Amino acid sequence: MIKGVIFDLDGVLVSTDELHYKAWKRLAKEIGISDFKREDNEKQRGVSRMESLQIVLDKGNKSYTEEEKEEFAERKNNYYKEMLKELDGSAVLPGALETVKLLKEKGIMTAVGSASKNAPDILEKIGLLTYMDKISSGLDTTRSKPDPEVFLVAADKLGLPPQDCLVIEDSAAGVQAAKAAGMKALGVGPYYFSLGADYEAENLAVSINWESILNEV
Ligand code: B16
Ligand code: MG
Repeated sequence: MIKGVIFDLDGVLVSTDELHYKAWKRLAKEIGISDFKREDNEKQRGVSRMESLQIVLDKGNKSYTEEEKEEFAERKNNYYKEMLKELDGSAVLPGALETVKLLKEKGIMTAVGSASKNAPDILEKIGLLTYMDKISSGLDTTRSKPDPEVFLVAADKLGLPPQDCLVIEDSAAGVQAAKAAGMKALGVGPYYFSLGADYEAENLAVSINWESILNEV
């Protein structure tokens, strides 16, 4: 029986893709990479900050020191954080708040499992922080999805064994991470049908048979 649901953040509860894209695009331009496109940004879904930077740098042909890379990542994060100031409840994805409320009414514990180091700040801004029992983010982990670390930390914080947790994800790496953690996964978002998840829904606003998902053993 499922006792806890762990939500991925970007692409499940909120969409910050466009803000990440604009911030990376600005950095790319500054360092002489003019062809960083939206499809490159798609590859950054659920990927850590430093791995996302590498996707940008792979578009160019220069090599950089670790120090320079750290500076690039920090500069991008500052641009991103500047844009996050405008973020509010209107950025919550359709059905997300209703789903969190419904699960809490059913006595299910809730957590966030996100690669983002900005996760607590984003949750606060969109008004979802108070609905989450625990947060596991890039601040708690060193390994990126598909490594299960972020979800295992979330289950541990909830005080639940992995098999009692369900993960909701929008990325293939995230679904793999859930499986590696020994958890079931519900895939959502534009690629929900191709993530390899145990359950699939286009988004959290469509009708989902929670009774059967939560009670399946
Ligand atoms: P930050 P998720 C991920 O969030 C984003 O999808 C990904 O694009 C980003 O690079 C990553 O967080 C790290 O974010 O730079 O804010 O630490 O999908 O795991 O919630
Ligand atoms: Mg995601």
